[in-house]
Amino acid sequence: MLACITRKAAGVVAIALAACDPCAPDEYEPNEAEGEAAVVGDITTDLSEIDVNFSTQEDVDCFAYALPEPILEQIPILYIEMKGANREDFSGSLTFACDAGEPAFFSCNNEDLTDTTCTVSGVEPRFRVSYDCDPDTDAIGAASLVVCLERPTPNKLCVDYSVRAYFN
Ligand SMILES: [Ca+2]
Ligand SMILES: [Ca+2]
Repeated sequence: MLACITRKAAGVVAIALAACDPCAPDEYEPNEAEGEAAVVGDITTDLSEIDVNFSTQEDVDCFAYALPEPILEQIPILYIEMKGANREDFSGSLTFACDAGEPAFFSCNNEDLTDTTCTVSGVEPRFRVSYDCDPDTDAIGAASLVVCLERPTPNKLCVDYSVRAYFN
């Protein structure tokens, strides 16, 4: 079987063979930076799943989610899971903001953080987030977040992946 020779691997030009053709950009492009993140809707207790791809080796995909006030009696836990990408590593960053004011606390992947950004890397990583934007009542307040994903060491020209987001 012929191997793909890619720009990063060869350092010169891309030689795309049949199995290694670039794929068409996903429907959320362009979304290369936090400021141009694609708006992908709300995170609720219903699973939100989007099917996307890294259409080039350099592709960066940023997605913006709204977090409406959850109707729960305790602090919820929010998951954002990256699946697929043919087992290639992801590199991801998450930036969180309360709609009003600063969070009373923000925790990501079991670390309490004073700033509201968090990073992950690895094969099929996930963010596990909890927060409280409304410390004075039982409510937790509305918020939003942006996730940016890329491949630090891409092997293939393009790969499909999905992003799943939900409150548990
Ligand atoms: Ca993409
Ligand atoms: Ca992109």
